[in-house]
Amino acid sequence: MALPLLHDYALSSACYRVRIGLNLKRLAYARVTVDLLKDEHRAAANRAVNPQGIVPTLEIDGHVIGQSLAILDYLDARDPEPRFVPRDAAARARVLQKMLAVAADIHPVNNLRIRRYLADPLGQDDAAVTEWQCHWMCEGLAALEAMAAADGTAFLSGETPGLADICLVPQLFNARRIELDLASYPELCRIDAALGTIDAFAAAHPDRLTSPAAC
Ligand SMILES: N[C@@H](CCC(=O)N[C@@H](CS)C(=O)NCC(=O)O)C(=O)O
Repeated sequence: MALPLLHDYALSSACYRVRIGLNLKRLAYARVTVDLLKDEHRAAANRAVNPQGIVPTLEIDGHVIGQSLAILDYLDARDPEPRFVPRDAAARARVLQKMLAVAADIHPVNNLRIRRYLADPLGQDDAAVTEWQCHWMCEGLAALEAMAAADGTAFLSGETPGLADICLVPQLFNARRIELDLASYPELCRIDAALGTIDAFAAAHPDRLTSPAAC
């Protein structure tokens, strides 16, 4: 049986989520690089697997799946342990609430295509685009910090790492890339540090990728 194939870009946080998920499920996988800086995501080859012209895409079990959260949902349904979301309805809703705070509210407005559009045609300079990113990240992370502090659990998803954690780590990686001061988010930093000691998370870090995708 062929290994799952991830259409991946090392620095993409949506791809980073999928790498963590594959590692947590202990699924070996192959990677093909889609270089966003060379606009390879917009080319016909990537659109053939991902009509949105974005990454990630996972080829697995004869299926071609786009959208990181759809991929993670597939992996969780395919191999239920370790679970990405709890069974209990209330706990599940809380994990999804935190996950969506990142994946639906912080990440989309800071994406490459959004930043490019702010620059051209909207004419914003680099400083303004960075200010945009910092604003939306700070607002979103402050809300997430409040949720984490209120819950006081070992991880963002509860006492074991789950879907909210899978989204948190790449988002904080993004925040550090733009040198955002994370001192106001001590709970998130504590959780992030704990997650960094777990192999499945550590091995998915962009710096750990040894193929040409690491850039
Ligand atoms: N909601 C999508 C977001 C995917 C996405 O936006 N990927 C980014 C990289 S993190 C991308 O391909 N960006 C290309 C662009 O914005 O032009 C998912 O979770 O998979």
